[in-house]
Amino acid sequence: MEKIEELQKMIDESSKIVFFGGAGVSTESGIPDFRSVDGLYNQKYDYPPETILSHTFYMRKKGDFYKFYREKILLEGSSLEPQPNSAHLKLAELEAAGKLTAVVTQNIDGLHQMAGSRTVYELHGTIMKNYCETCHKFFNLDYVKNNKDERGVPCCDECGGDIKPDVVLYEEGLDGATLDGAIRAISEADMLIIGGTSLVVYPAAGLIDYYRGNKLVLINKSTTSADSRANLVINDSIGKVFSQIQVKKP
Ligand code: CNA
Repeated sequence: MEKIEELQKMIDESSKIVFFGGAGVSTESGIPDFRSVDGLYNQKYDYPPETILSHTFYMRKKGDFYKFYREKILLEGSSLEPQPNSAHLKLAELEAAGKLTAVVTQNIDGLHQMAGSRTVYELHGTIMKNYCETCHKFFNLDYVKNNKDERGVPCCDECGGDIKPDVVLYEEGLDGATLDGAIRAISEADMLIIGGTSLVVYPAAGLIDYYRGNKLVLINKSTTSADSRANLVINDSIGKVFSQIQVKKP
Protein backbone atom coordinates (compact mmCIF):
# COMPACT_ATOMS: atom_id res chain seq x y z
CA MET A 1 0.00 0.00 0.00
CA GLU A 2 1.21 3.54 -0.76
CA LYS A 3 2.32 5.39 2.36
CA ILE A 4 -0.31 8.12 1.92
CA GLU A 5 -3.03 5.48 1.60
CA GLU A 6 -1.74 3.82 4.74
CA LEU A 7 -1.81 7.15 6.58
CA GLN A 8 -5.35 7.83 5.32
CA LYS A 9 -6.50 4.40 6.54
CA MET A 10 -5.01 4.96 9.99
CA ILE A 11 -6.68 8.38 10.21
CA ASP A 12 -10.02 6.93 9.08
CA GLU A 13 -9.81 4.30 11.83
CA SER A 14 -8.96 6.79 14.61
CA SER A 15 -11.02 9.18 16.69
CA LYS A 16 -8.51 10.47 19.24
CA ILE A 17 -5.64 11.63 17.08
CA VAL A 18 -2.95 13.82 18.62
CA PHE A 19 -0.45 15.71 16.52
CA PHE A 20 2.97 16.50 17.98
CA GLY A 21 4.96 18.95 15.91
CA GLY A 22 7.87 21.32 15.65
CA ALA A 23 9.42 24.03 13.54
CA GLY A 24 9.24 21.92 10.33
CA VAL A 25 5.45 22.38 10.36
CA SER A 26 5.91 26.09 9.65
CA THR A 27 8.78 26.08 7.12
CA GLU A 28 6.24 25.84 4.30
CA SER A 29 4.73 29.05 5.72
CA GLY A 30 8.11 30.73 5.25
CA ILE A 31 9.36 30.55 8.86
CA PRO A 32 12.86 29.02 9.05
CA ASP A 33 13.41 26.12 11.47
CA PHE A 34 16.52 25.67 13.61
CA ARG A 35 18.25 22.55 12.31
CA SER A 36 17.64 22.26 8.54
CA VAL A 37 20.53 23.29 6.27
CA ASP A 38 18.92 26.69 5.71
CA GLY A 39 17.73 26.86 9.34
CA LEU A 40 18.87 29.40 11.91
CA TYR A 41 21.56 27.12 13.37
CA ASN A 42 23.44 27.07 10.09
CA GLN A 43 23.78 30.84 9.85
CA LYS A 44 26.54 32.85 11.49
CA TYR A 45 25.85 35.19 14.39
CA ASP A 46 28.04 36.74 17.09
CA TYR A 47 26.68 34.10 19.47
CA PRO A 48 25.10 30.67 18.80
CA PRO A 49 21.27 30.89 18.62
CA GLU A 50 20.97 28.62 21.71
CA THR A 51 22.99 31.19 23.65
CA ILE A 52 20.97 34.17 22.42
CA LEU A 53 17.70 32.39 23.17
CA SER A 54 18.73 31.53 26.73
CA HIS A 55 17.47 33.05 29.96
CA THR A 56 20.96 34.16 31.02
CA PHE A 57 21.57 35.97 27.72
CA TYR A 58 18.13 37.59 27.87
CA MET A 59 18.82 38.95 31.38
CA ARG A 60 22.32 40.19 30.51
CA LYS A 61 21.91 41.48 26.93
CA LYS A 62 18.28 42.32 26.30
CA GLY A 63 19.09 44.62 23.38
CA ASP A 64 21.08 41.90 21.57
CA PHE A 65 18.35 39.35 22.36
CA TYR A 66 15.66 41.58 20.85
CA LYS A 67 17.78 42.34 17.78
CA PHE A 68 17.92 38.59 16.98
CA TYR A 69 14.35 37.93 18.12
CA ARG A 70 12.87 40.73 16.01
CA GLU A 71 14.82 39.79 12.89
CA LYS A 72 14.81 35.99 13.01
CA ILE A 73 11.75 35.03 15.03
CA LEU A 74 9.32 37.90 14.38
CA LEU A 75 10.72 38.32 10.83
CA GLU A 76 10.61 42.12 11.16
CA GLY A 77 11.95 43.83 8.07
CA SER A 78 10.79 41.02 5.80
CA SER A 79 7.65 41.42 3.71
CA LEU A 80 6.49 37.96 4.80
CA GLU A 81 3.25 37.74 6.78
CA PRO A 82 3.28 34.03 7.71
CA GLN A 83 0.00 32.23 7.02
CA PRO A 84 -1.07 28.69 7.97
CA ASN A 85 -0.17 26.05 5.37
CA SER A 86 -1.93 22.79 4.38
CA ALA A 87 -0.66 20.99 7.48
CA HIS A 88 -2.04 23.58 9.93
CA LEU A 89 -5.34 23.76 8.01
CA LYS A 90 -5.86 19.99 7.76
CA LEU A 91 -5.16 19.52 11.48
CA ALA A 92 -7.79 22.17 12.30
CA GLU A 93 -10.22 20.38 9.98
CA LEU A 94 -9.56 17.03 11.68
CA GLU A 95 -10.29 18.61 15.07
CA ALA A 96 -13.52 20.22 13.81
CA ALA A 97 -14.61 16.82 12.45
CA GLY A 98 -14.17 15.30 15.92
CA LYS A 99 -11.21 13.12 14.97
CA LEU A 100 -8.32 14.99 16.54
CA THR A 101 -8.23 15.84 20.24
CA ALA A 102 -5.15 18.06 20.46
CA VAL A 103 -2.16 19.62 18.78
CA VAL A 104 0.97 19.61 20.92
CA THR A 105 3.52 21.98 19.45
CA GLN A 106 7.02 23.23 20.15
CA ASN A 107 6.30 26.17 17.85
CA ILE A 108 5.76 29.66 19.14
CA ASP A 109 4.31 31.21 15.97
CA GLY A 110 0.56 30.89 16.70
CA LEU A 111 -0.18 29.46 13.22
CA HIS A 112 -2.21 26.49 14.51
CA GLN A 113 -4.70 28.85 16.20
CA MET A 114 -4.72 31.07 13.11
CA ALA A 115 -5.73 27.98 11.11
CA GLY A 116 -8.63 27.33 13.50
CA SER A 117 -7.21 24.72 15.89
CA ARG A 118 -8.72 25.10 19.36
CA THR A 119 -6.92 22.67 21.67
CA VAL A 120 -3.28 23.57 21.20
CA TYR A 121 -0.65 22.90 23.86
CA GLU A 122 2.15 25.35 23.15
CA LEU A 123 5.00 23.75 25.06
CA HIS A 124 7.39 26.63 24.40
CA GLY A 125 4.88 29.46 24.72
CA THR A 126 3.90 31.95 22.05
CA ILE A 127 5.09 35.17 20.46
CA MET A 128 1.47 36.33 20.53
CA LYS A 129 1.58 36.95 24.30
CA ASN A 130 4.05 39.22 26.02
CA TYR A 131 4.14 40.59 29.55
CA CYS A 132 5.69 43.37 31.57
CA GLU A 133 8.37 41.99 33.85
CA THR A 134 7.50 44.59 36.50
CA CYS A 135 3.69 44.88 36.65
CA HIS A 136 2.79 41.76 34.58
CA LYS A 137 0.44 43.60 32.21
CA PHE A 138 -0.06 41.59 28.99
CA PHE A 139 0.65 42.91 25.49
CA ASN A 140 -0.05 41.53 22.03
CA LEU A 141 2.42 40.99 19.20
CA ASP A 142 1.54 44.27 17.48
CA TYR A 143 2.50 46.21 20.59
CA VAL A 144 5.91 44.51 20.74
CA LYS A 145 6.51 45.13 17.04
CA ASN A 146 5.60 48.81 17.27
CA ASN A 147 7.16 49.82 20.59
CA LYS A 148 10.84 49.81 21.41
CA ASP A 149 13.25 51.92 23.40
CA GLU A 150 16.78 52.84 22.32
CA ARG A 151 17.93 49.26 23.11
CA GLY A 152 15.17 47.80 20.91
CA VAL A 153 13.32 46.49 23.99
CA PRO A 154 9.53 47.03 24.19
CA CYS A 155 8.45 48.84 27.35
CA CYS A 156 5.22 48.78 29.37
CA ASP A 157 2.85 51.72 28.74
CA GLU A 158 1.77 51.63 32.41
CA CYS A 159 4.96 51.36 34.41
CA GLY A 160 7.82 51.56 31.88
CA GLY A 161 9.06 48.04 32.74
CA ASP A 162 10.71 45.81 30.15
CA ILE A 163 8.36 43.49 28.23
CA LYS A 164 9.32 39.82 27.84
CA PRO A 165 7.81 37.47 25.26
CA ASP A 166 5.82 34.61 26.82
CA VAL A 167 8.13 32.06 25.21
CA VAL A 168 10.17 29.45 27.04
CA LEU A 169 13.86 30.31 26.67
CA TYR A 170 16.65 27.77 27.12
CA GLU A 171 17.25 27.26 30.89
CA GLU A 172 13.59 28.05 31.64
CA GLY A 173 11.01 25.47 32.73
CA LEU A 174 7.88 24.50 30.81
CA ASP A 175 4.48 25.60 32.09
CA GLY A 176 3.08 22.85 34.34
CA ALA A 177 -0.55 23.02 33.18
CA THR A 178 0.47 22.97 29.50
CA LEU A 179 2.74 20.00 30.10
CA ASP A 180 0.03 18.12 32.04
CA GLY A 181 -2.53 18.74 29.27
CA ALA A 182 -0.13 17.55 26.59
CA ILE A 183 0.77 14.40 28.53
CA ARG A 184 -2.90 13.59 29.13
CA ALA A 185 -3.80 14.05 25.46
CA ILE A 186 -0.88 11.93 24.23
CA SER A 187 -1.47 9.12 26.74
CA GLU A 188 -5.18 8.93 25.74
CA ALA A 189 -4.51 9.13 21.98
CA ASP A 190 -5.40 6.26 19.64
CA MET A 191 -3.06 7.68 16.98
CA LEU A 192 0.00 9.92 17.34
CA ILE A 193 1.31 11.82 14.34
CA ILE A 194 4.73 13.38 14.89
CA GLY A 195 5.82 15.88 12.26
CA GLY A 196 8.44 18.49 11.45
CA THR A 197 10.55 18.04 14.54
CA SER A 198 14.12 16.84 14.99
CA LEU A 199 13.11 15.44 18.42
CA VAL A 200 16.26 16.70 20.10
CA VAL A 201 14.84 19.38 22.41
CA TYR A 202 13.92 18.02 25.84
CA PRO A 203 11.74 17.70 27.82
CA ALA A 204 9.36 18.27 24.86
CA ALA A 205 10.70 15.38 22.75
CA GLY A 206 10.28 12.97 25.70
CA LEU A 207 6.50 13.47 25.68
CA ILE A 208 6.06 11.01 22.82
CA ASP A 209 7.00 8.24 25.27
CA TYR A 210 3.53 8.67 26.81
CA TYR A 211 1.91 7.24 23.67
CA ARG A 212 0.93 3.59 24.14
CA GLY A 213 -0.93 2.82 20.91
CA ASN A 214 0.05 1.12 17.67
CA LYS A 215 -0.52 3.97 15.23
CA LEU A 216 2.62 6.06 15.58
CA VAL A 217 3.33 8.02 12.41
CA LEU A 218 6.41 10.13 11.71
CA ILE A 219 6.36 12.72 8.96
CA ASN A 220 9.69 14.48 8.57
CA LYS A 221 12.02 15.49 5.77
CA SER A 222 14.96 13.87 7.52
CA THR A 223 15.36 10.84 9.77
CA THR A 224 14.82 11.12 13.54
CA SER A 225 15.69 9.07 16.61
CA ALA A 226 12.08 7.81 16.80
CA ASP A 227 11.90 6.36 13.25
CA SER A 228 12.56 2.81 14.46
CA ARG A 229 9.60 3.00 16.88
CA ALA A 230 7.14 4.30 14.30
CA ASN A 231 4.49 2.17 12.56
CA LEU A 232 4.75 4.42 9.53
CA VAL A 233 7.55 6.80 8.49
CA ILE A 234 7.02 9.32 5.68
CA ASN A 235 10.10 11.30 4.65
CA ASP A 236 8.44 14.18 2.84
CA SER A 237 7.19 17.74 3.31
CA ILE A 238 4.44 17.80 5.89
CA GLY A 239 2.25 20.31 4.02
CA LYS A 240 2.44 18.17 0.90
CA VAL A 241 1.50 15.05 2.87
CA PHE A 242 -1.47 16.64 4.66
CA SER A 243 -2.80 18.23 1.48
CA GLN A 244 -3.44 14.68 0.21
CA ILE A 245 -5.44 13.60 3.28
CA GLN A 246 -9.22 13.60 3.26
CA VAL A 247 -11.16 14.35 6.42
CA LYS A 248 -14.08 11.98 6.92
CA LYS A 249 -16.42 12.41 9.88
CA PRO A 250 -16.36 9.51 12.37
P1 CNA B 1 14.22 21.75 14.47
O1 CNA B 1 15.21 21.17 15.40
O2 CNA B 1 14.63 22.93 13.66
O3 CNA B 1 13.77 20.56 13.50
C1 CNA B 1 12.91 20.75 12.44
C2 CNA B 1 12.75 19.41 11.75
O4 CNA B 1 11.72 19.54 10.77
C3 CNA B 1 13.99 18.90 11.03
O5 CNA B 1 14.16 17.54 11.35
C4 CNA B 1 13.66 19.10 9.54
O6 CNA B 1 14.22 18.09 8.73
C5 CNA B 1 12.16 18.99 9.55
N1 CNA B 1 11.48 19.76 8.51
C6 CNA B 1 11.74 21.04 8.10
N2 CNA B 1 10.82 21.43 7.19
C7 CNA B 1 9.97 20.38 7.02
C8 CNA B 1 8.82 20.17 6.22
N3 CNA B 1 8.34 21.12 5.42
N4 CNA B 1 8.20 18.97 6.28
C9 CNA B 1 8.67 17.97 7.08
N5 CNA B 1 9.75 18.13 7.87
C10 CNA B 1 10.39 19.31 7.85
O7 CNA B 1 12.88 22.16 15.22
P2 CNA B 1 12.17 21.48 16.48
O8 CNA B 1 10.82 22.02 16.52
O9 CNA B 1 12.37 20.03 16.54
O10 CNA B 1 13.03 22.10 17.67
C11 CNA B 1 12.42 22.64 18.72
C12 CNA B 1 12.62 24.18 18.83
C13 CNA B 1 12.54 24.93 17.53
C14 CNA B 1 11.48 24.71 19.62
O11 CNA B 1 11.99 25.26 20.79
C15 CNA B 1 10.80 25.79 18.80
O12 CNA B 1 10.33 26.83 19.60
C16 CNA B 1 11.85 26.24 17.88
N6 CNA B 1 11.42 26.97 16.64
C17 CNA B 1 10.13 27.29 16.40
C18 CNA B 1 9.76 27.95 15.24
C19 CNA B 1 8.31 28.30 15.01
O13 CNA B 1 7.59 28.60 15.96
N7 CNA B 1 7.84 28.25 13.75
C20 CNA B 1 10.73 28.29 14.30
C21 CNA B 1 12.09 27.97 14.58
C22 CNA B 1 12.41 27.29 15.75
